[in-house]
Amino acid sequence: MAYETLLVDVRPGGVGLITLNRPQALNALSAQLVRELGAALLALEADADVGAIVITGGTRVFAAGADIKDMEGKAYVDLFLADFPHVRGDVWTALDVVRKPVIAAVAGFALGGGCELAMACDFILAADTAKFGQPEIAIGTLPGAGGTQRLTRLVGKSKAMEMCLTGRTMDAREAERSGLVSRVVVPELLIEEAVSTATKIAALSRPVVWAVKEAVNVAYEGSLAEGRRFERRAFEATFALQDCVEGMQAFVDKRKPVFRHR
Ligand code: CO8
Repeated sequence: MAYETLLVDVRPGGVGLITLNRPQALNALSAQLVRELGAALLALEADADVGAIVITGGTRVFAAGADIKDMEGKAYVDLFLADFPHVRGDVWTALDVVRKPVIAAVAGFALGGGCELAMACDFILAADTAKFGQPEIAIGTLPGAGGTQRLTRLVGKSKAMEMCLTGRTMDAREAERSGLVSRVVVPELLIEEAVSTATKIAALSRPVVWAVKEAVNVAYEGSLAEGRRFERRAFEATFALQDCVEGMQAFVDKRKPVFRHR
């Protein structure tokens, strides 16, 4: 499928690489981009050769938020009837159903909807140029795609409250210290590092990878008791997989495992 606002590439090793491509608007999330990103994610989810996905804006900017020029002039009733920003098949609904791990590779600004997009991915790798923020308050609104909820869970109430109330940005080092990003790398290595991390994941047993993603998301969204119960059942279930038998046998034999389901 041809996209106007994205570049999509399937890399050797089973990695789907999606690059947001509206440099003239700092990759602002226009309605078209949000729809195309949803379609691209679902296409990579359906591609049996792909085991993990990377979303990036390239080495200069991730995304400067929802496209303010798209939203300007819209009335409450327009947004309410459309259930904006959740439109069926768009990136927000796609990220809820994609079972393959999705890594955000962030350089430069990840603001507003851009920060929300990064946080909606499974984890964030950042270049040291990354700047995260929820500046919606400065234009008279608030985050609408999960920003107040995910940021609070990821960095705690105090930082989330300050960021959403003042619109201040957090640089890459503060984001790493606060648990918003998993690692910081130099900008030139960002995409390479994200693709190589995704390649490692894509080489593992797919059903086990999906179970891990599901279990961590239960921890993120639910109670500890519910999460521990879920994890125990998922752990037991892996013993029904040939990949689990192979993984343990390979350890005992002191060789690399050959996973069947990848
Ligand atoms: N929307 C539309 N266009 C944008 C946006 C944006 N969010 N951000 C930048 N642009 C455009 C600018 O208008 C400019 O275009 P032009 O050259 O035609 O004037 C071009 O990108 C370059 O931008 P600047 O000249 O402003 O570049 P600077 O380097 O001077 O500044 C900033 C960079 C600081 C990032 C600045 O552009 C800025 O403040 N942008 C807006 C950031 C913002 O407020 N983001 C939050 C938007 S609201 C939001 O995200 C709500 C989320 C709701 C749910 C998600 C739905 C998808």
